[in-house]
Amino acid sequence: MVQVAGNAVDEQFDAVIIGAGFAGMYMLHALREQGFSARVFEVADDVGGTWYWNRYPGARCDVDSSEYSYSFSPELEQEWEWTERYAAQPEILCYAQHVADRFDLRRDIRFETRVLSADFDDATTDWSIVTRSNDGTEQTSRAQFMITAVGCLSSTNLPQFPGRDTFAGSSYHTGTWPHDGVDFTGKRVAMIGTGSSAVQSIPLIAEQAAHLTVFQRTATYTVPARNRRLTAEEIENVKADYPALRAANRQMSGGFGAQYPRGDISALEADSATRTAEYAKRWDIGGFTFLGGFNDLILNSEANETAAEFVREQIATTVTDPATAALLTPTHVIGCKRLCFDTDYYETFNRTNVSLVDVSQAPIEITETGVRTGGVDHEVDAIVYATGFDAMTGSLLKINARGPSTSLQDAWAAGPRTYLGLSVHGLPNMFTISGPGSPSVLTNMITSIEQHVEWIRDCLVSMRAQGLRRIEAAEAAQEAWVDYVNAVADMTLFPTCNSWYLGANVPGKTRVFMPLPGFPPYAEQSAAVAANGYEGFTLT
Ligand code: N01
Repeated sequence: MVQVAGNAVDEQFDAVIIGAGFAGMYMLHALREQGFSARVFEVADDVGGTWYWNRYPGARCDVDSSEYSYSFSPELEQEWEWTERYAAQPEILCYAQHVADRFDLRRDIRFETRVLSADFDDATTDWSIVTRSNDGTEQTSRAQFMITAVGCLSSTNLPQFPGRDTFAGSSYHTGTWPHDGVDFTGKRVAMIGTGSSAVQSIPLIAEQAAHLTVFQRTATYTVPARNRRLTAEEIENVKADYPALRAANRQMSGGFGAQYPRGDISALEADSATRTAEYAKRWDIGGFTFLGGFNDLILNSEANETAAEFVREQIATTVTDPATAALLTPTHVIGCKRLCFDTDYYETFNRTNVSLVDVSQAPIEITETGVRTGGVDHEVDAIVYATGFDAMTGSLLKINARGPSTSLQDAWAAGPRTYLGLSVHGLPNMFTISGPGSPSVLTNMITSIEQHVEWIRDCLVSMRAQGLRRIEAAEAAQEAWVDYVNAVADMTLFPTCNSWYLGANVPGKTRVFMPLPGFPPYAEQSAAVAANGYEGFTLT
């Protein structure tokens, strides 16, 4: 035990990192390489973050596997071999475990340990972080820096449906799926939600269950994923020039896939036949590239409507029952809610053991025997909540971080406010990897994570070299950044629908568009801030 400033503390570090997903693991590695001491706290019993928790049937990434991987180690790039175009959850988890072993990360990670609170002490310029392990042990650690790597989609959203606790059957949330899987054979299953998690799991659960009833509040746009095994030649080609692929990735505004060329004209400049051919080509390629054919699909509603209409036509020709097809047909802007990618999603609604129930006008009630909506009882043996997450802020607020004059809860009472998505005025020496106000969820997450980790690492190295102990975002810089994020978001169609990007999926959550569209300009701006002596921060 170490004694610090009269407080009994169990351990003292340069930095405490919260979370052992892709962000936390790389942050730990990057700090250790620079000679900093660091400790990671992680609630789960292993690394992997989102890929540890989301084990529902069909869970897989929807960024090409060769792009959804770390770029910081050429040796790692060469030795790891992805098997499919889109890696499935077990393979990604295996990759995370491999990284943890390869770089000997586990020795500095405390698993099964939750952060209960974190207080910044201005006298010592240290964070005092209280944790509780699963065995009940409470511990206080002190660290000059606290770095959150809690993930953007890690705090599950389980709506307070009336009667939820009375259900006598089994209930699951896609985001906390049982590790030994679930056998739905012969079961009547209810699926609530039709976002990405539902879109991936519905076709597989339908194959197994006696009957699957899907409760839909908003119809979703989904594009075929076209997942397949990678050929030896594809793997060889990627490995032959990983640096070029990574460089191309960093030039992408979103996670469209650097391997698929992007169109640079407006959808409205092309004639109707050319446009349809472009959409059809990208529909056949599959994945995010569907929205990459023209340069204004998320900027101009008329252009957007041409892409939306293409998908609506696919639904009409795929789904045989016209009433079901109509119900599955979205009307909102395509891409303003996160686009989904599927294997046989719309086709699944042609199965005789699958039914679709519209809950847009009639809220859900849970009974002892199933789901009641619109005065109809649907009796089921199991309920799957695919109801998403309290995105971007949920897990951060659970840390109970308190600065000298404000808490994160108070600072964000009217929605998240950050400088660069990395730092919050009033909470010195705290960095938020892929925090609100940074591109994060609108990009390939690993590209964003690496950029943030390297920025934070360089900042700590620079502070150490100058003998600086404290860094805090200036209020004016933060206000200007919040205005900038809003202005950029308002130039796009993103704020036009009720998405989790806006916090609209969680009742009572303040509506603020949380991520910043456009990765390359962001990377340039944050690099310029560092180059200008951490402009907008107060350093002492
Ligand atoms: O969650 P979601 P998700 N009553 O929020 C519905 C990433 N991800 O877990 O649209 C009735 O998208 C809600 O309805 P509505 C990806 O970024 C990635 O599916 O709000 N329904 C919606 O249909 C993704 O976007 C991958 O009207 C209610 C659904 O539940 C993000 O995670 C895979 C309701 C929630 O959809 C979240 O995806 C999976 C209520 N009270 C996830 N509350 C890949 O990489 C919510 N809903 C492939």
